[in-house]
Amino acid sequence: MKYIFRILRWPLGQLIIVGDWLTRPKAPRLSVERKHELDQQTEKLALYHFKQCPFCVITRRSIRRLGLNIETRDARNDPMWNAELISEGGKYQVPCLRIAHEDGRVEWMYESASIKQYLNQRFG
Ligand SMILES: N[C@@H](CCC(=O)N[C@@H](CS)C(=O)NCC(=O)O)C(=O)O
Repeated sequence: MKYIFRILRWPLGQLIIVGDWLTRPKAPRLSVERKHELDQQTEKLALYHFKQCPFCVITRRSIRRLGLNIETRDARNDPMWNAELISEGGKYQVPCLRIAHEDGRVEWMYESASIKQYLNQRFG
C-alpha cells in the first residue's frame, strides 16, 4: 500500500498543480496605494510550503484571493528552508506561515485553516 501511494504521489501532485492553475481565483484589483500598504505589511510574512501539497494549495489560493504578495519558501526542495522550518518552527509540516511581529517576536503558524483565518481577519 505504501509503495502504491509513493508511485501515485507524483502524478497526483501534478494533477493538483494543474487543477489549481486551471481554477485559480482572480486576484482583486487594488489601488496602487492599497497595494503598497499591503506589500509593506506582507514583507514580514513568509509561507513555507510544498508545491504539490493540497493544504498548501488551499493556503496559496487564499493569498491570491486577497491579492497579497507573500514570499513562498519551498521546504521540500530547498535545504535551507527545510532546516529552518524544522529548527525554528518546531516540526516538518507545511503549510507554515512565519510571522515577524513588530516587537521582534517570530511566530510560526501551522495548519492551513488557522493561516487562512489569520489572513482573512487581517487583510480581508
Ligand atoms: N492539518 C494540516 C495538514 C498539513 C499536512 O498534512 N501537510 C503535509 C503535506 S500535504 C506535510 O507537511 N507532511 C510532512 C511530510 O511530508 O513529512 C493542515 O491543514 O495544514
